[in-house]
Amino acid sequence: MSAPTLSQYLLNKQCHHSVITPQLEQLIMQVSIACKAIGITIGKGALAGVLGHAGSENIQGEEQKKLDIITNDIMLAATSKGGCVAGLASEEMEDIYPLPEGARLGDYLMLFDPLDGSSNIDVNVSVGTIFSILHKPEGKTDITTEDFLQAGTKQVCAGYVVYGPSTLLVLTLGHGVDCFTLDRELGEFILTETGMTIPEDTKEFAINMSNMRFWEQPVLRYVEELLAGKTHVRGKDFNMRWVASMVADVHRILTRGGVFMYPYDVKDASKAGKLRLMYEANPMSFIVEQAGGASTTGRVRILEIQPTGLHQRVPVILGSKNEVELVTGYHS
Ligand code: AHM
Ligand code: MG
Repeated sequence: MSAPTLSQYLLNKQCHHSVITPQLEQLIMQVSIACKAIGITIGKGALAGVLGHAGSENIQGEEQKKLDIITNDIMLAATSKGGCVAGLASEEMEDIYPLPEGARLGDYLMLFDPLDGSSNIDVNVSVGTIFSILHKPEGKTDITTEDFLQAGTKQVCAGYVVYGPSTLLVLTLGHGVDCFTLDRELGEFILTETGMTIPEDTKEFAINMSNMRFWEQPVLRYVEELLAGKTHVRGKDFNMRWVASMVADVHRILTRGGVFMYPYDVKDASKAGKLRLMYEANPMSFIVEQAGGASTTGRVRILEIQPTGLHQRVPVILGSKNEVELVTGYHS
């Protein structure tokens, strides 16, 4: 075996980048083990009786799937007692998660979406896990929600796992983006791509068109120009893809370019967008920027937003730089 395993890769990185402490390395390994367990659980599907609704709602009033709860528990079990985190927060929990009695306080805070795109689970389409790792404020022992409300630029690590035809882990530690493929026989994530780069230009976009009548003028104008294609101002035809699993849509963009939008809309005035800043938009924006792409709300760079709540929603426009800049420009 010539390509390094995740653990070999992290050890090697520790030698070259002081940002990777032994605790951070351990935490990433704990997350990767949780994701292997999540992949196995998802893979059993109906055989394990895990499909369908749990009969409960999360804090955002969204119906929880059984697997939303199961995968959240897997991630908590893998990371809360490992001595690397001082606190955890998730899409599936209203408040931050208190560490179990006796657990050693680590140096990091982690936010995650254990099963992103879970509406796709019952139809057997790719889903994912997203995570964002921050430093615990120096000297702090009594962790509160406010400690988590750090701008995305403060992330020390972000990643996602996509459970598709193969299981992939995509990771950034602030020095580019690398991709690992799960070798199912070995049970190890193996480095399969380094320095992932998003092409600056693209002929592909991703948006849920059914929300069109609720969009603001700048996004409407942009998408209308894409649809008009070759004969209009853009002078080229565009293709459209929408998996409705952010992890799968972002992974496609990391692989072959594209622009992903879940923009501001007026469908529900109480929500500034659909996607959540802390465990969806921020980690994905960190990854996309590290791969040479861009990410904004249409008005501001996502990574610079000062968060106001754990479950805060933001509009998201990310991917190929020139397209993100064009549509962001239409907002000004
Ligand atoms: P979830 O975290 O509850 O699964 O919701 C987030 C998902 C994203 O993965 C995806 O981009 C979006 O919701 C799809 O939304 P829609 O069903 O409106 O197209
Ligand atoms: Mg999600």
